[in-house]
Amino acid sequence: MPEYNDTIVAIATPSGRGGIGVIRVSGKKSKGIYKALTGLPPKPRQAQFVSFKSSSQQLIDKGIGLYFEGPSSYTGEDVVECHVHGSRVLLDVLLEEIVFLGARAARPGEFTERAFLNGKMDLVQAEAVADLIDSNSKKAARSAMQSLDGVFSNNVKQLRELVFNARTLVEAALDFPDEEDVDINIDPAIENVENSLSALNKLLKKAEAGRVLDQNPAVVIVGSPNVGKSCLINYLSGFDSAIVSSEAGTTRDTIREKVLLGDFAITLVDTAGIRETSNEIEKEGVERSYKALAVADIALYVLDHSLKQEAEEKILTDHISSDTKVITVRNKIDLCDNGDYKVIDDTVYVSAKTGAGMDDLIEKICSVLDITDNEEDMIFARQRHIDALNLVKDHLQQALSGAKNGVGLEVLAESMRQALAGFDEVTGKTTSDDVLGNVFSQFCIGK
Ligand SMILES: Nc1nc2c(ncn2[C@@H]2O[C@H](COP(=O)(O)OP(=O)(O)O)[C@@H](O)[C@H]2O)c(=O)[nH]1
Ligand SMILES: [Mg+2]
Repeated sequence: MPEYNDTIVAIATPSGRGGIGVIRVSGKKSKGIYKALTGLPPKPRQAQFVSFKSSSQQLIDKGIGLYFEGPSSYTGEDVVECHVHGSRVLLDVLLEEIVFLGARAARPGEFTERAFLNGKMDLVQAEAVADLIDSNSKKAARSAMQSLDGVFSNNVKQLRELVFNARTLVEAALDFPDEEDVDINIDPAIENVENSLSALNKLLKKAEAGRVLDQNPAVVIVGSPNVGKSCLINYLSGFDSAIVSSEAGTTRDTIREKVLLGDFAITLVDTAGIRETSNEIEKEGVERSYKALAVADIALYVLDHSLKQEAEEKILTDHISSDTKVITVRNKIDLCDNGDYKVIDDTVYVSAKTGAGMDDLIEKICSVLDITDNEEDMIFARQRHIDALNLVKDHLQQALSGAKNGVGLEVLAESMRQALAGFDEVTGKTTSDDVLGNVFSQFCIGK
């Protein structure tokens, strides 16, 4: 277990006013700091109502003191928590006092980094802590919680186990090449690798599906002026964020709103209506529409159905990237004769005024984004995990084709060794300092 000589401290609750504020301390001096602040010896895992006093015996606040003796703590070290009133000034005073008593201010993510380095959690779980804190929808939070609970890590570990067994079979064959009575049949190893590959493909699919959870995909509303784009963002976001007017060219800035579709979050973007204009400000607005469109995950191309408006080929071909999925939204159906307005391929009929067809639109967006209701089909994965697992896949495929083509056992063993290293990179067993630094620097302070 690594040892740290310094004791760290941070305010763990968000800045601003609150019912309570929590300061967390971790390291060897925690116990002494608790005693100096409260005048009492700490009792492990017992809440004590105490007076927190400065070294000049001035009362800072009364509150709850908690002590977790290492290794049974979040970080694995001795940890103290001071729960006081949620005033920033008060918390700063207490923090200064704790620094005076020998702790130093923690870096972002340093508590979790220590938890990771002390073996309390693996890297996937540490990342899940940050993802849980940052999660912006219930779905993302539940998924991050699953990863924190070890679901993703266990999947990776089980896969690693399979590959490890395959490697052992190959290594065993390598160790006894000349002994006649040892069977060097590597078919079982090949079978293991095949099984690993199919399990890995399943895991990668879940991880790919889960990427939308931390991205808030950009759904950009575009179209000519006056088709009802601003009405649409207001309807979907549930409040009047964009000005709606019968005057064409009202919207000039792109307006972004986080919108929850069920338990899932997207970023919905309203843009200026696209048309030729000599007005400089509107021109800039149209430019911004194109920019937003260029990076959209989904474009909602809004047309005025009451005017029988048709899509402009030029917008679709010149300004929408081939990666962007386009949903045609034919709006203002309330002004049209009754018809059978059903989703036809990628066209949805709606009224941003009455709300007709909005459920179809939401359903369509979810299906285009491939958001499944079945949470078991998603893993809150980061790009880092997906890249590493893809590398594992490459090595396994190499091993498989090598084995089938009769390459030497050494080559086979090497491919498998590299595949194993890929798994270890995901869980953090052998991750470089750069990657670790990058992971933990993204945390907030106090976690
Ligand atoms: N009847 C009807 N009017 C709508 C609908 N959507 C928008 N409008 C009206 O169309 C005009 C332009 O709407 P707006 O949202 O500002 O269009 P934008 O220029 O595309 O942003 C406004 O007068 C809206 O009230 C709709 O579904 N039905
Ligand atoms: Mg508008």
